[in-house]
Amino acid sequence: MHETKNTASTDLDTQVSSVLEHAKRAELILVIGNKNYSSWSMRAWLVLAAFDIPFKEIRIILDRPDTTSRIAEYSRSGRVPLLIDGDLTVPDSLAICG
Ligand SMILES: N[C@@H](CCC(=O)N[C@@H](CS)C(=O)NCC(=O)O)C(=O)O
Repeated sequence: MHETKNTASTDLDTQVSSVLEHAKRAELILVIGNKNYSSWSMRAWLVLAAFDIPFKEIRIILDRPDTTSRIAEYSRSGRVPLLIDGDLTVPDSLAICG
């Protein structure tokens, strides 16, 4: 009987491990709206929490007079969530999860 090695999955495991290791060492900041209004914010928050990735959370309450100006302090797109990793910013929930 032949034994086949699934190299594609091994490579993927290695890449995922390496991304997770980086994320756990990085001092990540996640800027989000309130989770009950913003499922996009919740999505990013859940992924970081589920993978035990440490991060500082900055929560901006949505639908307040100062919401737009508070978001603009961090986000050029004017949207949350936004992940900050040093000089890198990731301004979209799916991109953060990826
Ligand atoms: N496609 C974006 C959508 C982000 C988005 O539209 N976020 C809303 C909150 S759910 C927002 O920032 N709104 C700005 C505001 O309420 O002033 C993502 O998935 O991150």
